[in-house]
Amino acid sequence: MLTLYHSHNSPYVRKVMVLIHEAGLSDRITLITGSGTPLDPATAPLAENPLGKVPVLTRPDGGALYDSRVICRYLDTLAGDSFYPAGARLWDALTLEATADGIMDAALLMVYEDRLRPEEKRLPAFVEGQWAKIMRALDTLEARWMAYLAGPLCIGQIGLGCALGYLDLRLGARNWQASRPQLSRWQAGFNHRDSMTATQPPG
Ligand SMILES: N[C@@H](CCC(=O)N[C@@H](CS)C(=O)NCC(=O)O)C(=O)O
Repeated sequence: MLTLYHSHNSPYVRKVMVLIHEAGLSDRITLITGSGTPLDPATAPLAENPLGKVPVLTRPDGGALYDSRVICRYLDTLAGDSFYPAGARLWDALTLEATADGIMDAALLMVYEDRLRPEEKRLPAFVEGQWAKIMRALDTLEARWMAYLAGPLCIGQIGLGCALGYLDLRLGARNWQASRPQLSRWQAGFNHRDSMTATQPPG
């Protein structure tokens, strides 16, 4: 049995969970709750991941795996290599996954700045710099990636669906959808997948 250290609101964990659902691997994985922050690792599995982050996957016949990119790639090998396309499309899939992860990274830094730093020490320009990264990434997706997003499901769309879900969860008031009608429509459709409804963050 594989064990996944899990946190309900983490977009990186959700990415792994969506892949697990899509790949039909749920029966092979036990979930353990564990999470922390840079200020307090709390229940994060430090022995398995010295970086103190989740997700982490432990295997009976090998070491622990992290981060979400490594875990997803590993799980894909168990599922028959379905979510990383062959040929030239692979590089697009990995770039889309990196873009989605970058959106999550920037959004998480904004959340940490708000939650972990005392108000008088916060740096609004840092927060807005992170938001600018997200805006540029979403504009690029809207302008150049819609044809790819309409294609076969791969790790790129899975990551993006989770990244956009995290924006809605934590930064919804900023309304990223306003000037991105195609991406908004894509997200609305993607959110109907069983894997997405089953992994909806409680908030
Ligand atoms: N690149 C990592 C990022 C994982 C990550 O940052 N997870 C957050 C939860 S959303 C975490 O555990 N943060 C704790 C910390 O930064 O100390 C991945 O893709 O798995």
